[in-house]
Amino acid sequence: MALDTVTEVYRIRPSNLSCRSARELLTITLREIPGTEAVSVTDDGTIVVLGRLGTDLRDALVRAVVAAGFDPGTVRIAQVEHALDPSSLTFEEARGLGLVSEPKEPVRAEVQQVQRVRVHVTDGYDPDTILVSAGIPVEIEFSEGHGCLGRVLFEQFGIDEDLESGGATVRIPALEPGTYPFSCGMHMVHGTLIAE
Ligand SMILES: [Cu+2]
Repeated sequence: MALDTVTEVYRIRPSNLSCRSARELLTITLREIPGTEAVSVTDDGTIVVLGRLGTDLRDALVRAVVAAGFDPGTVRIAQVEHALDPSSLTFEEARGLGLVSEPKEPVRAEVQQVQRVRVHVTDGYDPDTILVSAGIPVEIEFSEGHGCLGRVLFEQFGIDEDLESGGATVRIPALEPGTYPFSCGMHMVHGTLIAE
């Protein structure tokens, strides 16, 4: 909802606003009224209703307030205002009506370690044995490879990368200590990743 689709602001102050459940029931009823865009209750108990462009909700609002059990003699609905001027809404009202977003907590970026290594692909893998530390993710940058070496497989991780067009970076999650073989697409050329 944007302010340019809403022109009318109504403020309702029924008498016994201390009765929270009656006030909540009333806001539910008010939301059902055709032409109502949004309803909220401010901290001081004022019910704020935003009405759609060109609608006059005053009679419907009075009927709903009376039907909710409030004494009509104590009901006061503020004069229609023009909300196209956003200054007619307080910040609290605008926030309650969903017209401004809640301030968000800043988030600090996580510092993540990664181990990077380059493998040159010629008629084999250079290096063909890669030593990494266990517990830290690994990125292996393979250079372009063709023919037999046009694909590289790390079958334990379900990795099958195409190296034919510019190579590829293989990303492997943090490993348990162990030996992890890799090979070309035909299992003819082999390499070994060792996590220590
Ligand atoms: Cu091959």
